[in-house]
Amino acid sequence: MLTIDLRSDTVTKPTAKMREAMSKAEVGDDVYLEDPTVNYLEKRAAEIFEREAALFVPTGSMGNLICVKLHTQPGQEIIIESRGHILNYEVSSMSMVAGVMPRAIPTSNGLLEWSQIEAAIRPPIYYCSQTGLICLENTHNMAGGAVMSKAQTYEICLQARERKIPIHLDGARVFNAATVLGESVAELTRHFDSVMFCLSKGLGAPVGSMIVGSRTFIEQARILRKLLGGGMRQVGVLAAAGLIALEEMPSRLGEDHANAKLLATGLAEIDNIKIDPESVQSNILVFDISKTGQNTSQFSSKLKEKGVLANGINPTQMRMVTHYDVTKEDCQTALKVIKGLIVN
Ligand code: TLP
Repeated sequence: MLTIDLRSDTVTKPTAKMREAMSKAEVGDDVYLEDPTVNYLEKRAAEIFEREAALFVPTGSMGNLICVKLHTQPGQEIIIESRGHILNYEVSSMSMVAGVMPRAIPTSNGLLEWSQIEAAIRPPIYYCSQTGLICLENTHNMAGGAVMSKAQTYEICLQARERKIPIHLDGARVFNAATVLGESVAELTRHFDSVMFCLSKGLGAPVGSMIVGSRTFIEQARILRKLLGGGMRQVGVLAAAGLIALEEMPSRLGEDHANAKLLATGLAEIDNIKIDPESVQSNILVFDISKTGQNTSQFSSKLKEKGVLANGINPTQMRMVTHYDVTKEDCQTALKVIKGLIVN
């Protein structure tokens, strides 16, 4: 039975080369800092992002949480776009573990502007919770993979620095953003105090994310990773796949973006589906199906019967994500399936 899995780029399976590297990886106890493959992955991530240091973490969620906790004091607020991953899909860890509150700002396209952030910074009044951190997300997952430009990013980072408010990037898909913009990830993320990026999404590693930042920040992050139960042992087997993800996979992300555009263009031609293909820049598309008379769970179930997997993000909007396990032909087939469902 045909399966085209467009639920997420997290579903990618390790490539043959990754599996081979995993089987041959040199390992040691990473809690003793003795895993040579992890040490090398951390060194390479720091070099690629032009930062002092990097830390391998099991998940993007843990990476974000470590950064949020390190930058803030309990009782503070973090400014974040309303649909941000840290706010909506990380089990409220910012509140449970870091003790901070979100100051959520809604936007039409997922991309915060400095004027909106500035207006949300709390005044220095003793009974007001204070702004402890600004979090951006690039690409922005739930805003259809929207990409924030370098100019907009720099403006926000430099203004934040002037206000002495730290700024963190949830860069789970920052390599996708850099591909769209034709920038290096180092250039695009230069002015953030910390960056988390995922090896396990479009880059295809089975597990793993990284935090990059200053040496002192990463030393503190290592302590917090242990506190959260994320001190791993012979984890070079995973870092070996991560190294291939980091070195070899970014250059192919453009294919995923082209496939997402193809899907979006095809969807826009189907009656009762609403999407602006122009807005699809990276590997994620979000489209509205409210006019089809079905909700997203009904729509997902029907798609699944035909071998196409995709999830709703709310009752009216579906999300599809392209990745290296989905070909151009798969996208064309998925479009035919969707057309069939809408017509019948
Ligand atoms: N995103 C997942 C789901 O949790 C929604 C997905 O399928 O896209 N930041 C961003 C922007 C993310 O999209 C994700 C995962 C994370 C952080 C968390 O990464 P993990 O899953 O490794 O904890």
